[in-house]
Amino acid sequence: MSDLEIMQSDWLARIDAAADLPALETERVAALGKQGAITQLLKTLGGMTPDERQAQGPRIHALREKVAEALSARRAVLEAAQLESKLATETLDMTLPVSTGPQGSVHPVSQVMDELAEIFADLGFSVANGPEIEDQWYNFTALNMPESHPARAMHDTFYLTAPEGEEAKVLRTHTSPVQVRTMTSQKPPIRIIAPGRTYRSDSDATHTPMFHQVEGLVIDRGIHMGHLKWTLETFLKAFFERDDIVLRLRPSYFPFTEPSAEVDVGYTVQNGRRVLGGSEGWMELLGSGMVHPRVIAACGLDPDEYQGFAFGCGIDRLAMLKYGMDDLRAFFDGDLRWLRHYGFASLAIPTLSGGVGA
Ligand code: 2NL
Repeated sequence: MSDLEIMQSDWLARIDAAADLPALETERVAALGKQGAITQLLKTLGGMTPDERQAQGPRIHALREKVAEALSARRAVLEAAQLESKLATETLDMTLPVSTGPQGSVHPVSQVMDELAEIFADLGFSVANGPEIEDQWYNFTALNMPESHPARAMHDTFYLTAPEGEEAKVLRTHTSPVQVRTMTSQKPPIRIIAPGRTYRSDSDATHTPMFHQVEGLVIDRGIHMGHLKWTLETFLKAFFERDDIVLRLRPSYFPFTEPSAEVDVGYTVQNGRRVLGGSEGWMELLGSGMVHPRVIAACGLDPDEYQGFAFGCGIDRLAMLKYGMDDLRAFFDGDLRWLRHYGFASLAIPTLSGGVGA
């Protein structure tokens, strides 16, 4: 075998032995790179006599050609192998079971909101929503709480920074502005509940700066407090799934209702726990009253023609009472163990039947 033939079989063996693409690249540089052995060999042609060049030239070029062919053939093989192994490791086994990791569930507040919507739907109410960032007019002024009114200070309001020359907006302190928006945009008869987030700068064991409230509003001709009491009684019996719910209305004061009444619900003590129903004791649950004529007028309706009742209560409190939870702060911790402890199973479907249907 000539030197060139030995060199060729040597290079072809090395190329065949390259185990991966980086190793093959090393061989390519060693053979055909600027300083590569075959490149150097080609350079020797310049120093040969014309006869030598005529004899050696084609042989060296043929060697270079063979080595280049071997390199690209090996490259194709290695690239295909690399793709194969990538496809193999990225395979998804569609027959594997789905993850059984932690799973969430419906939050008691959402559950109660759904129950409220269902119970009141049966009574002819629809659900109204509105913005959480509110104009002071909707949150206060229209509700018979002018700027000078002490109740404005009592609400521990969060005020937002306003652009120069504009009135500051507020985080709504109750859901009443939703009802004001409904009254200013719809004609009576109006029957709505407005559930949602509300905000007050207040934080301790029984208060969180964000809490959930539901308010109800009925506006029509000839509405009186009898309608209010029947509606609340029917709602509470359905919600707590008991027929022996007893209400007690106590005179109270809210700027937006006249007269106003606080609503207590009777309870009995069973195994040391207070259970709603009966009348061994009373707990305060709702605020209510006949919509103040000034509120009706502020919303563009004639108070001599239209009357209404309204009520409000905390949804978090309703949930605590119904599901026996005693720490308000746990509501906003997002702890799945807490949900499971109180029987909120993962993927529980909020039945709307809690009250009415049962
Ligand atoms: C409470 C008391 C109440 C209302 C809310 C209301 C709304 C309009 C007009 C008149 Cl638009 N009243 N809402 C009335 C009485 C009481 O809530 O203790 N909430 C937690």
